[in-house]
Amino acid sequence: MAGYVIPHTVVGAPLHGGSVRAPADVFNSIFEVFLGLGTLVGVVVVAYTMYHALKYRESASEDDPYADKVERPSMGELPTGGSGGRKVFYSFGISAIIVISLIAWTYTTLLYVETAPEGDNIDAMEIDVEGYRFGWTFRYPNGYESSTLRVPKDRVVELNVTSRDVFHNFGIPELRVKTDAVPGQSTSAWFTAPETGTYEAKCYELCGSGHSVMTATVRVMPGDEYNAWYANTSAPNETAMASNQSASLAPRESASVAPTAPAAAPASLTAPQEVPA
Ligand SMILES: [Cu+2]
Repeated sequence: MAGYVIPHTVVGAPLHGGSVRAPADVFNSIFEVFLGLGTLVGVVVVAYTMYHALKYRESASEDDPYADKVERPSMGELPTGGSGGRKVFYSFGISAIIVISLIAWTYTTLLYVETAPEGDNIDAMEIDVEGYRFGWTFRYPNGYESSTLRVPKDRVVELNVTSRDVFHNFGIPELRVKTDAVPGQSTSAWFTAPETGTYEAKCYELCGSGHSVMTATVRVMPGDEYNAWYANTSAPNETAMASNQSASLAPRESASVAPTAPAAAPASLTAPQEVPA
């Protein structure tokens, strides 16, 4: 799926300052379209039903204006006759057109969320996420580890999520990001945060008695503030790292994950250490 490019005409222009449309916006627009269409169809169907129920209601009085004009069905009677398939078309044809269009549009839109955007102008940062009973560890490209996830605003953040023990599921509801954390496997998810602030990450897979407290703080910081903070971080003690970390979480050798301001890059970033297997 690498290199999937969905034109912006399909998924809409970014709603925020960043050059990449946030997955949260994509999910929100899908929700709004479904809510709008569902409401419209609901109003039309209920109004049509109410109108006819009232218009053709049985009247107790003698002066029923429709007495001679309509033949009301009796309870349990099935409709007879037809009008050249018009009703069938209205009932099934229009529904099918709406449903198939929605499926096609939703599928195309979700492809955009599926794979993190790539390109020369996209300065993505990769963070490894490891779940355990009961908490989360975030590991940055320079090896720094923390139980708080700090990310810069308006930048593509790619998460590689795994678990140390049992099945977990990492999610930040406000940023519309959620993915499985499976021991021995790495799943990926991405997001951009268009607003600075503090959010909460939670576990979405019942994993034991501490599941409900398996949360982590997510701080979205202005880009320059983030770079200044990141420049002061470094990998934990090398020996400790080698002894208690799995090889799958070794810092990635990637120049593309360096912070935007080269001056702020710590020396350790330029030469990531491979953890011995
Ligand atoms: Cu969990």
